[in-house]
Amino acid sequence: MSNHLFDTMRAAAPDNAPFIRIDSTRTWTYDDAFALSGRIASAMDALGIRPGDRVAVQVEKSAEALILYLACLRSGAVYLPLNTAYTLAELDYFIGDAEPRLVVVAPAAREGVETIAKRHGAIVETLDADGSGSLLDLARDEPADFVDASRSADDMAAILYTSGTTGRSKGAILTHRNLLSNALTLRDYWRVTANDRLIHALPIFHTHGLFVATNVTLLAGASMFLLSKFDADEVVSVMPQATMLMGVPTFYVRLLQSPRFGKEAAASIRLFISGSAPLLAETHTEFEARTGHAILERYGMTETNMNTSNPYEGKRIAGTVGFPLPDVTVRVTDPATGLVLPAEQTGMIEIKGPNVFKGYWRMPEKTAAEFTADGFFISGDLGKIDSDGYVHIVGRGKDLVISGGYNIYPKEVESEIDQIEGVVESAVIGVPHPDFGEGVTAVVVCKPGAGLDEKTIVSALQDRLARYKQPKRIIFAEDLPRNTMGKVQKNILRQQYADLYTGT
Ligand code: MLC
Ligand code: AMP
Repeated sequence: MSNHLFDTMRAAAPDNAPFIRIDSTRTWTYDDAFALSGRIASAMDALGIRPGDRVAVQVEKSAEALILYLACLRSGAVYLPLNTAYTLAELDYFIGDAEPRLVVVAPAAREGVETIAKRHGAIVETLDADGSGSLLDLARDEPADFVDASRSADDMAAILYTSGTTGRSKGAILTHRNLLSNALTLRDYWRVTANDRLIHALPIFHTHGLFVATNVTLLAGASMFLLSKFDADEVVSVMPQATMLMGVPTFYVRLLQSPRFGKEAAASIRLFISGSAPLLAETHTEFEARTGHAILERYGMTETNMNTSNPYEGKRIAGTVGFPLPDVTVRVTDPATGLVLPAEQTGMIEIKGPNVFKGYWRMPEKTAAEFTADGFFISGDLGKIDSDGYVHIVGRGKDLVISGGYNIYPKEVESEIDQIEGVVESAVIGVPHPDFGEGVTAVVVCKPGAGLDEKTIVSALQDRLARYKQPKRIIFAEDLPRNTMGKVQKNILRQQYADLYTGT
């Protein structure tokens, strides 16, 4: 029996080596982590979790939470991580759609989630940020030796929800092959070895913190400083003991604001990596001037894992996302005709390779619509490949805002705003924000005398949308600009409010 992804992780783990460093007194070795993952897998088996069952997890970041991911791989369950910011209303949709057998949440959330879970036939266990909770209570007396479920390359390993430009979120199915092939490629491309110590300050419910940071660490037999969240001071403090940092652009913007951060703090670091959102060329330049390090920018998606990366040894060019990774084919096509475009011409970025997901959970039509006849995934990103082979992302063909590395689909926010009594219509846009890259902004048209203000709108959204999706500012307008087809011209609104947060 073999377990495609976990067998390789186990084989890569050095004996008696550190895996997760919590602080100077607490470290989880690979042996510790594997033993606990065996116990949790045994406990899940006793709960009736079988290969292919979904396990939805909405918990704070902790070593135990990462180990639960390993337990799911070992038991053949499909790991389904959920953003801790999601409200109960949002959770209801995910649980209803994915039909997990087990939902793991913080003890404080149990009561609320249990009502939803029961309705969808799921059981609920808990896991707190300090590692306590009913799941670990169950695991404590279980054997650490667990016979791993047999999983082939094509079996599902995880489902990650990604919002849709139309309608509700879609669950992207990632197989064992998708995750293993991409993490091995990145490990080799970025020269990650057992000597590396990664600063892990990203959330663990998205591709970046879960698959890129964690799987690469595991497959290199390296270790990581597991920080509960990004805090510039804490990152600067731990930096002298580390060799790598992976982050979204906001991490680098905030590090540059810290007077404690500079060449000296970064002396032991061999690689700074950025992704999930565009890194401004000026951040790249300022960072290099301050530290002597050229940030390595790469490009990925939930559906595809990582697609391109600036080189480890060659020139890392600001404003580009580098070359297609080995095994990954990237092409640019004319969105109107689908024909492949030559170098330097801008069009739709399309991707093919072992990294590309299997499809959307129970949405065959949506899956089919996002692939070309010859099997390329249509990314929705607009870009070009220059004559030196570097990929540039120049815009988005999809109506999407990326704020601090989180995706927000305007349609979802607009439908919530439009339901508020007194609102006629709304348009949600992203405009430059000095900290988050883009700031979610709503332009709202109200009925005369509706008596709505910024506060009433935000409070109406409170229980409906995760905090990061809520507009940072709401602007009231008489009407929305439309083209002759009646479509709202968001480009005009983006221009009009371009200086809203930057004040330039
Ligand atoms: C938090 N807030 C955000 C936000 N994060 N608002 C907009 N955008 C965000 N990203 C809210 C908070 O709830 C808070 O609300 C207020 O904004 C200020 O919070 P903060 O304390 O400044 O935020 P912080 O907790 O420091 O978080 C910011 C952050 C975090 C950038 C560190 O968002 C983060 O870790 N982002 C990483 C996202 C990520 O991992 N993306 C990868 C996706 S995978 P208030 O008003 O209540 O105080 C992917 C594929 C790929 O894209 O290529 O990698
Ligand atoms: P997600 O659906 O959260 O996985 O977000 C994927 C999207 O993030 C991509 O389609 C891009 O639009 C964007 N993205 C990821 N990395 C980069 C990058 N380095 N530069 C620009 N955009 C990026």
